[in-house]
Amino acid sequence: MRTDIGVSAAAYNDVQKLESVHALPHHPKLLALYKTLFADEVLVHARHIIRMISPHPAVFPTPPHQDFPLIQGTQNTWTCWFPLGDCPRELGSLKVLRGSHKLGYLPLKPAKGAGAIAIQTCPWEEHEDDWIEGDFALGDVLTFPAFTVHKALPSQFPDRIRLSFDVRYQPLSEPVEEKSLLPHCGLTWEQVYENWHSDELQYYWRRLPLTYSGWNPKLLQPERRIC
Ligand SMILES: O=C(O)CCC(=O)C(=O)O
Ligand SMILES: [Fe+2]
Repeated sequence: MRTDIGVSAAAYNDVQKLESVHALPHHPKLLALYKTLFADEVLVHARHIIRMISPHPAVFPTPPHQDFPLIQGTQNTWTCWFPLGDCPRELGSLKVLRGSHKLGYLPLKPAKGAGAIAIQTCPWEEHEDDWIEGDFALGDVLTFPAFTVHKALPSQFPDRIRLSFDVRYQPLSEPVEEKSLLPHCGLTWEQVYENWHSDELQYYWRRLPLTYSGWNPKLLQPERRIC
């Protein structure tokens, strides 16, 4: 069981090999959204995370975190989170901390749940409680920039799986960190592509004029308590 994705590695790899999983993030409506937002051509990160969050006791709701230390590259990378199917908040949808995109990088502490990091917050910090949450219907997406603090609600259902995607988009002219172009599983791209019918989306980023930024491990290091 991989607690960050909710199922076994074997089940996860099967899902990662689906052509439809890798085609959906290139939907014209999503590309048009980010093209408008960035006023630039769009780079879709190739690394999509598919969550199959089960009510298994070893699976913890995703703790409050910023994506920037986990993804790096340009600070103008946006996350697009969407459930596959209706996802009322009782099924453990994602919520965001109002205004947190303006806070910049926040110090971390280790945590249980996806990403294994949480931001440190102090009890007297006013913004800590101002969360925005909602019920998602099929087709809804939640999108936010790299410093937005977000976390998952706990699932209230003992027998349902919350199925969702985390996809990332950035302006094409800004640097990308190379892991964003690797599969999010133990497979190589060759293995992911094994049963695909079309090669149109295979290695699509290799045909793009990309610039790269390095990985800074310090961004993921927990800091001593700030309060
Ligand atoms: O779906 C989750 O529980 C976590 C999603 C997330 O952190 C993200 O999309 O960046
Ligand atoms: Fe995240």
